[in-house]
Amino acid sequence: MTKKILTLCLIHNDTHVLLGLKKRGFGEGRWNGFGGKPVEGETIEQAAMREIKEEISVVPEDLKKRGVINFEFQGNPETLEVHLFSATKFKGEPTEGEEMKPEWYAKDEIPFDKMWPDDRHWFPLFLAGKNFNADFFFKDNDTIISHEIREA
Ligand code: 6OG
Repeated sequence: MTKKILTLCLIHNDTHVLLGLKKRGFGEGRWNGFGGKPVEGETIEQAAMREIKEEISVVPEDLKKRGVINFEFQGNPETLEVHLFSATKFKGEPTEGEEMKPEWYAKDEIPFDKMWPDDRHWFPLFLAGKNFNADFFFKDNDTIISHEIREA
């Protein structure tokens, strides 16, 4: 078993969430938060800040750790450990880059059918302001075999 650390950051306000359409790579064609892999010498928080700036040119001002989501894929020895963050304040204007096209979605109109299938399970908790840790076991990119979410 190997473990790959990733960050995922969602910007939101009282009514809307900023999502990005992933234009290339893992999760291409799906709406998601912003993030990626830490580089050497960087903390996970620093990675979260850098990735969102690289992807949509904004700098979060109140980054908050919300939990960790572990993903396992059947037949794949590499586990993804995704560190989830939220922010409500940021500097800059969300701007489309090479990897992500940003767009605001009303909290009651989240496009779950065009997102990773785990999102519909944890978004409600996330949007309710809860911290949590979760495990998802996938059969393939579209199918969850089992999952567990623990409020923290
Ligand atoms: P790069 O490989 O582009 O970073 N990520 C996931 N997000 C959700 N909601 N569900 C999943 O289910 C995910 N797997 C990975 C973490 C990939 C980005 O995608 C997130 C990173 O923000 C399997 O560097």
